[in-house]
Amino acid sequence: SVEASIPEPQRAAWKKFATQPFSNVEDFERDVVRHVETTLARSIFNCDETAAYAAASLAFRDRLITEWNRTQQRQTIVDGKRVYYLSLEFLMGRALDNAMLNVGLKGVAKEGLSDLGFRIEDVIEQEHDAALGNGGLGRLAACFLDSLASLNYPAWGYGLRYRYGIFKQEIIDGYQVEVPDYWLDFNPWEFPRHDIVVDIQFHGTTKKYQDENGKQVTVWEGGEIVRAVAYDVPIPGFDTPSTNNLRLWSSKAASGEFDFQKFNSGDYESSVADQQRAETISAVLYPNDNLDRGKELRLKQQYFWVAASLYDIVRRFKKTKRAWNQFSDQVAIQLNDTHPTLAIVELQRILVDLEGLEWDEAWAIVSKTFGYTNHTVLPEALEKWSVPLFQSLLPRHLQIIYEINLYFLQSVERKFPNDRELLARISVIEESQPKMIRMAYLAIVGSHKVNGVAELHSDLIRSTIFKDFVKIFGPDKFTNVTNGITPRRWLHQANPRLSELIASKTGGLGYLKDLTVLGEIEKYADDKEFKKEWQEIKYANKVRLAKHIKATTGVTVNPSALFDIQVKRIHEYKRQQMNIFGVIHRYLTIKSMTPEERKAVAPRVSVFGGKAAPGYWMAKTIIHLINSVGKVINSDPEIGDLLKVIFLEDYNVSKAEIIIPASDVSEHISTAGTEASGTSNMKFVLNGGLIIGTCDGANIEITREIGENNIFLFGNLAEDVEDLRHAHNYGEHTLDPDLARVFEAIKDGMFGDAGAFGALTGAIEDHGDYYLVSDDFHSYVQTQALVDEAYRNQDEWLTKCITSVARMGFFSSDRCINEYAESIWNIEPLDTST
Ligand code: T68
Repeated sequence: SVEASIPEPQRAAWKKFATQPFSNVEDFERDVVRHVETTLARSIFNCDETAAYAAASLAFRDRLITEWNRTQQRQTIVDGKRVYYLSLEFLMGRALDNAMLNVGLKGVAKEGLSDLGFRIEDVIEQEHDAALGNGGLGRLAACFLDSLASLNYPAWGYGLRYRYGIFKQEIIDGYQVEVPDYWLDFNPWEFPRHDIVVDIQFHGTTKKYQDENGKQVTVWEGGEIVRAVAYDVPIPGFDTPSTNNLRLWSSKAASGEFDFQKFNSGDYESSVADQQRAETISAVLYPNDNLDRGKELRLKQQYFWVAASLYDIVRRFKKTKRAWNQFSDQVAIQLNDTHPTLAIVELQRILVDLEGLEWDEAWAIVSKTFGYTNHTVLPEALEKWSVPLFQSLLPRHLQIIYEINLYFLQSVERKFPNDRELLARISVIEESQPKMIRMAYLAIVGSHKVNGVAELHSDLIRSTIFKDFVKIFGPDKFTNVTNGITPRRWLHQANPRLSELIASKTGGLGYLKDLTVLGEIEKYADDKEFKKEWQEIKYANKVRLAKHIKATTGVTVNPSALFDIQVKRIHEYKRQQMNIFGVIHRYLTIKSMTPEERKAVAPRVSVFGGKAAPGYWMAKTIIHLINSVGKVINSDPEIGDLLKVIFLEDYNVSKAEIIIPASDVSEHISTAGTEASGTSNMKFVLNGGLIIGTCDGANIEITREIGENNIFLFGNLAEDVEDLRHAHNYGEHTLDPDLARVFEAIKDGMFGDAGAFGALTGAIEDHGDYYLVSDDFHSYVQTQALVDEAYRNQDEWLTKCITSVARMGFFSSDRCINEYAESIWNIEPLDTST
């Protein structure tokens, strides 16, 4: 047991004074007041909401850390296999609300805060989002941490502690402006571990020599050292004592504050500069999603994080005094995209260069340890690093990569003799100028499983970008694990009233631990009373969003109108441009109607939100167009409530929690075959919104689960994309006539200076329409008309919504994590009863 780890003579004293976390209102209040007075050194007589947030968080943190300690002890005692989730992004959002709900003490906190003079909602809102991610990939990692802890898996997350998370977006005159997100001013959710440091080497040279036994050894020496310091973030599970660890590394100069030699020799400025250079590594999150830019500092981040994490993992393994060949029985490492692929090379280096294993013995261990998750097929997003850059930054790793590749190519050559083209296609080294390292290929070669994130996506990687590797390794190495989302945050926390209604019909909150229990509400899909409550909740959520819209944009929207929402990173493949063209089409249609005809129009609010990568000019132009269109339509007196266009600034996790529960329809309209999965599609449906979408990513599985009568699918299929693109490139496509009308309006200057949008229309009219907007436009507009029609019949609409929610059980990240655990990691949950 956990207790037995304390030596008998001291056990009594430790037990007597062990921290007793609060579990009632009085103890909570005592902890809050104590933190205000001592930890925060504030007078209780001028405690504002910020201080109340800080103190409440510290009170919950104390609770979490007690359970965190126990969880870690339990893991050590059980001494079984652990899983390590390596991700450059963890898009956690706010922690306090989540902690309160997961430990089941939000009610206690609400009452306690109220006694102390605060509304819990106001206190929760003081927290700055932890925004260490771009979009879906980072948020997926956060959902996974929640599920891993909730299911009692012995799991760690490893990431980087960026000083600046994803930038804050401001909209000024319709344009996106980026503002730095300095979020660490006060962060009660992290514990600096100044005793857990790892020195990381860069540059330098390699030397080969023979040791006393005549064995060839390679040493890597010289260069630059940067120190990694661990910061731990406790991750509470829902309704379980399990509290896992997210370890984030922060960089600093290895020689302490600054180089004293330089300082003493009078070179003070350069000693400070060294310090700053070291800190730069973990300074900023790269703000690109689905794009690889090949920047040196990014590669430095990757190695810094991977090397520190592996040092930590290997150290923990060595403490168990096991033989190396048991490593993969104790350790599973999951690579979240190719960003941590260097971990494969680093583990091989540790085993061969530092631990003295034979190459083959080491490689057998390495390739049993890793699993690789692919999140994209977009060519511009597949990571490649230039060989000269690698040679300078990580000379020893480059040698190891060449050696891995050599053995790999030799094995393929044996299996498929005389196929030089095959070898060129699959080589980890692309023979370009300069040569490039293909990180996805390296990840495949060094992992025992490769997975895509939705069925269509997994099929596509097997049949297109990784086709040759399926032939080489066989089909079993490639698998699918369809993404999921945590219902704790995305239903219970974001939509408390809906959660309560569901709980009242399914026997409590148990459905949050087994989401298939949602099936039980399907019997109310035609229940008058239930539907009425459902409708009231949706309306209240829309009122809440309408207030947010009013407060942030000044525009008044009618909560009775159909709320049509597209919130996600702005990207041409996600086709926000098609959505806004559709809005313009709707506007032109209404304008051409008689007042009498307008009476039959279904009022709509089109809501957009999302960030564009700062260097992605086309995406920024889309934002500009949306705002320009909104400005015209929202102030057109002929239109009134019939149509409003809103761009919500700075879309992030905490805003998603307000936006998603308020949708009637949301848009997931990527060109077929481009969106690997999508996860907000799942969140919207789980909150009782319907979706309009293409046959892409997880939309397909959502349709399978909820039924095709409950989703608005449109557009061309992935299998047709190639031919359609071909038609564009060979002048065999004519622009859709409705779209042509929209383009004319833009070019006539209806939405301001037409020149500003020339690139957007040009990409479609003149440059091949790579994302097939013109091909899908007609079908899109028609399907939007079906949405209007369906919405008119509120009774049937509600039945669709309730039925859909009832059938969403599959999309819990718990199901997803259980699949990883069983088919990739081979780990079991821990028994928490001891
Ligand atoms: C997303 N990818 C997929 N990438 O686009 C989405 N890329 O379909 C999927 O649901 C989600 O991953 C989870 O699987 C991303 O979000 C990035 O953010 C990213 C970041 C850095 C570099 C490349």
